[in-house]
Amino acid sequence: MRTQVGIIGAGPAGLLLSHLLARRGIESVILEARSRDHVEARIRAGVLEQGTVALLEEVGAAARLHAEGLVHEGATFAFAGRRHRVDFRDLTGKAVVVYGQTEITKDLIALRLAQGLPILFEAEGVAPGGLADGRPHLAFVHQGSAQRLDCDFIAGCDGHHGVSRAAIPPALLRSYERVYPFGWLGILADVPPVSHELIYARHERGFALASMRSPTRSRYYIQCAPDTDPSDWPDQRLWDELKRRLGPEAAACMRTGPAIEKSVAPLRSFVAAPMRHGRLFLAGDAAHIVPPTGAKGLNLAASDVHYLARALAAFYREGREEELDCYSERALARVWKAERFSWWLTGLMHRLHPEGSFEEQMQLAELDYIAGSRAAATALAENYVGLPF
Ligand code: RFL
Ligand code: PHB
Repeated sequence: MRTQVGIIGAGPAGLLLSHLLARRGIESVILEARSRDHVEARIRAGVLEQGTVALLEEVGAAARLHAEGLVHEGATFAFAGRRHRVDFRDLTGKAVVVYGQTEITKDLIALRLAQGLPILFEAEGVAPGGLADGRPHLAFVHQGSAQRLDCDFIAGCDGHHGVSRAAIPPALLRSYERVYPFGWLGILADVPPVSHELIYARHERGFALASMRSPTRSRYYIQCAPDTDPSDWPDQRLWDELKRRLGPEAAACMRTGPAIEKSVAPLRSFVAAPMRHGRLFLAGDAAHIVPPTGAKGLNLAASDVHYLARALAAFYREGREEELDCYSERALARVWKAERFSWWLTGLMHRLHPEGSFEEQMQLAELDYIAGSRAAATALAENYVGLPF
């Protein structure tokens, strides 16, 4: 097989890239390790920046998002028995859209298959090669037979545990990492959300988040020890803990019900640089991870592939390599700011230090500052809704 861009991974980064390239007349083939059902069922992110929505519109995959997505013009920050709403629209003129990553993935896969364009699910042992001699290819096994995809470029969109980043010689890659001493225990349930907007709560017992997927489906998280076993948290124990941390006002109107999904995710910050090795380009979680507090992971995957698609289009249209040469620098400039925001909001909202410590007072003082200062609230809001591409 031969194509122009070989894409590893059918997550949001790989799928969106394939559509952005197709719009520009560039061919690609996606190789995905897992089955379509598995990819479409993974419960992950839920908050989209306007820039991400615009990219989904550009590729013609936003019809259901506009019909079913929930526009959020603000979010509430709860701390020390207080609640403060940050009004994104008023402070920045922008809003975010709550629409599950699972739904985006389904929409992007359905559109690609409807266009008759290739996604090879259950591609085993995908191995990038030819990177040193400038003749990139991907070796893999599909439906029992060994295959080889020759391409001009490889896009590594295979997430944090993929093979792309590992194909770059370690001496040429620098990585930066922060592992947090806690995780998030998440629950998904078919009950109406406790509030029409998200609530981020800082509490002595630990962080809690009230989110949603639709007017009838709620998503909640609590800060937990990283080695927490979800089976130690029967539904009732988790609902009780959420009520404590989100406060009496939320507890009074919180609807509870059986969990559809319950899982623990570790929190980590990670960046690998550069995001390029010869004709291999990394995008999304393959290159960087953010803790979910800022809701940035999926949005960064989208901005990366926006830059990459533009750079590949400049190459194919005009034979210009300059944009490919600055892809890593351009993408990382935005990545680092989202890393900073996610790290900062994580530190502000989680229980990290003993009760009564100096650091706890610093968290509370900063939250009080955000509640009282338009400048401080604007700094939070403009990062949350997404910095410009
Ligand atoms: P993805 O979504 O991980 O997709 C990568 C795809 O590559 C496939 N793959 C391979 N394919 C072929 N050969 C190989 N060797 C392969 N290795 C892997 C995988 O099967 C997969 O289909 O990365 P992408 O596209 O960069 O998208 C990034 C986002 O998914 C990610 O940033 C967010 O979901 C992060 N994230 C969250 N972000 C939020 O903003 N809010 C959240 O609540 C939130 N929850 C989460 C998350 C990420 C999680 N991960 C990665 C474990 C919860 C979890 C559990
Ligand atoms: C979610 O709904 O899954 C979600 C929302 C906001 C976050 C993280 C996760 O910051």
